[in-house]
Amino acid sequence: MTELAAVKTALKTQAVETPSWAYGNSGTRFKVFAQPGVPRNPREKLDDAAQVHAFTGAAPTVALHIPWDKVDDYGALAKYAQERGLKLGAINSNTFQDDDYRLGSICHPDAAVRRKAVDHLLECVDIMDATGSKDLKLWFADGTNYPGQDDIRERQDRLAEGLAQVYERLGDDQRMLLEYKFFEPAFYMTDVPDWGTAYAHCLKLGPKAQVVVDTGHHAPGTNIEFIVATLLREGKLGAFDFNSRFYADDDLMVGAADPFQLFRIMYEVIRGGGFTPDVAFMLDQCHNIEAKIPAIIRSVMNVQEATAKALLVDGAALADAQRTGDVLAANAVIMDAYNTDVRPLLGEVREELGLDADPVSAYRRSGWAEKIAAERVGGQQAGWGA
Ligand code: AOS
Ligand code: ZN
Ligand code: ZN
Repeated sequence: MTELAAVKTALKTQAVETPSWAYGNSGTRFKVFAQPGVPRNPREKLDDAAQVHAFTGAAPTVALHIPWDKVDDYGALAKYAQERGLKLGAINSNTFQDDDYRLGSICHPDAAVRRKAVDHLLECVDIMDATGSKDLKLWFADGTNYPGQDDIRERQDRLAEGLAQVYERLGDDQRMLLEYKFFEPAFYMTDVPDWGTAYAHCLKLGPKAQVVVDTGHHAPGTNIEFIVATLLREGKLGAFDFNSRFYADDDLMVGAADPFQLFRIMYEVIRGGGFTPDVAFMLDQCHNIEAKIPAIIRSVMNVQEATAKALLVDGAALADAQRTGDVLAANAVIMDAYNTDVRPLLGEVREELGLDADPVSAYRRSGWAEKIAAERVGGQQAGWGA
């Protein structure tokens, strides 16, 4: 098989999971700008997600968020998704919006609040059983705003105790994906602030506990691809929450702020053997001012472009240059791949899949945006930040 044929074959296997909350209205603490046609319930979110998959051919699963996507019958919702060529993906817990969680959830000093948080996580595993989801995604907003507010060590003990109870509940083919974030909404200390803390807890819990790397969750200048390479080497990279940032956890379209960083991340994924279904490529984004569905389509395309470039790295030439210490030749191998325009290649891949070479233009011509704006009047669901 030629190199390009192998690259095309690999690209046809790639799947990017879209988040239900990206389809809903969202904003910052300053304002949520409602958009016409936005979904009013989880089924309409799946209708929109089906459009992303129909035009990209690379977004077959949708992450749910509980309670934002709470329904009476999760089995029926899974069937609804299946009828649209989709599968329900990761179940995202929410221990950050109840008033009880003001001082934390699973790390809270009050055992009754910790119990409530763990019960919510166990409910999410029940939902996984109903939807057939394999992944429970855990992001804790837990932390403190002032030195002395609570004891750092005791909060780690509470976290470990709560996670162990949930880990015990997981089925043989289910995973717990623990996400870290260096700040926000806590401003002095976050209980899972970095990859090391997430890794340490996952190591203690066992093989079904893995780390989520959210690309917006690092201090500026962090070498994220180093974290990716290290977690892969330790067998503890479970998923990405892909997005883009200029300053903090901006949740912008992945690849829009720093496509070179996304390429370097994808290179380390491929180099480390992580280009497999064991590493979930999820989006975790909010489209506060731009049209949501085309923004999600563009995000999927950005992940595909970074992946295509990373697949084009000449591994043999790179290894030679590295072995001989030829710095400029080694860097040139990386830059040659990054500077390759892979849009024609991806256009061919899409056409070979029976899709339009340009998913965004094809979506714009489809009339879906006009259709949902006319039909979905009133009752729009609040999403992230609303
Ligand atoms: C919050 O900043 C985190 O990125 C979460 O991963 C994400 O927003 C959450 O999973 C949605 O509930
Ligand atoms: Zn995230
Ligand atoms: Zn985030």
